Amino acid sequence: MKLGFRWYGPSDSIPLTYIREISGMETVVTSVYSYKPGEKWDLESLKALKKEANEKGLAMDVIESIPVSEDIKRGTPLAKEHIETFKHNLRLCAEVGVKVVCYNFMPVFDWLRTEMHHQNPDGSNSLSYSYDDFCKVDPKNLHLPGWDESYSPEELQDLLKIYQGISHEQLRANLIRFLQEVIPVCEECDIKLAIHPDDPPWDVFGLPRIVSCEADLDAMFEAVPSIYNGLTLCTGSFGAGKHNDVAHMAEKYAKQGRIHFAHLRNILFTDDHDSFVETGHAYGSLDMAKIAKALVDNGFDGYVRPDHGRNIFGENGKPGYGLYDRALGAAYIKGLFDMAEKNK
Ligand code: DNO
Repeated sequence: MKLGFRWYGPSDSIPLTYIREISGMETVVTSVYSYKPGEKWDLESLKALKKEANEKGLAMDVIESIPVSEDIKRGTPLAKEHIETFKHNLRLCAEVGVKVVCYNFMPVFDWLRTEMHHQNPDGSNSLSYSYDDFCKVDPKNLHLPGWDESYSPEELQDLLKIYQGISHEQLRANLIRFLQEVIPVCEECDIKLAIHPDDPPWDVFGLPRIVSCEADLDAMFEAVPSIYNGLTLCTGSFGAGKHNDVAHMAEKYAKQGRIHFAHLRNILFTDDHDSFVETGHAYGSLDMAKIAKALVDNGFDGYVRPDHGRNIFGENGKPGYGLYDRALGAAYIKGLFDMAEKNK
């Protein structure tokens, strides 16, 4: 396993020197954030990111994400052009030696929570999802924590309306069309593509979601069998769905060589309706030791990053992406993997 840490580029409040000091840290996980989905990146931006990471002793092996435009997901007339742009961006990544590219195919929202600073009994705060609060959200007057800056209310209403006409089958067909186009480029430039699951793994506001469970993954891998067509095993995303057994999924897809990247974090269910809070990595409803062991025992050799942490030690970090709890998480994860390797 190779350990990585998400870095939001030069504007990240966490300096690379701190990331480098986390024991066992090898690579940043980053992206070019200055372009909109569907826009062509430039080589210079990628080179600059890589140079900065390398100067601090870190690799830049993983890009999270190259965003997929809504046009590609919806299959509009612009999809063809945007797929070409995605290929262009993949080739640029290859030029700077990137090994894995993460992306997702979620319509409109690529994660959803009802609270950004949920107060935990231990004094920390973290992201959370409450079924009761979600039921109170009015889809006609949508305000969501963390998303109000990304879309105007009109844009959101338009997008929701457009997706009403798109079925799961259609969305899946668009994903497969996309993969049939881009996977040959991945093969050619030796970049593993790793889809991020739906977070949380069910439909929201009538928007179809198609990467929520094993059946979704099986259909996707069957349609495009190349091993370059792979998965980001996000434990917290899959794990928020009680229909998913994450340790089993880790075993199954590691065995198939499909897991190129893993996001490790824990959640704690807080009621019978799928409500959850994000906990520290070492505690919660998911058995992290079992998941790490399943990955190691089944030949997983990809990249891992500690996913969302809480705000602890008085830090007021970007929700999910503060330094301290993710650094503790990295140490815990490294411990689990080292132990699993020794006991293999
Ligand atoms: C949230 C992240 C997601 C993820 C994208 C990958 O914290 O896990 O935003 O980066 O879904 O495309």
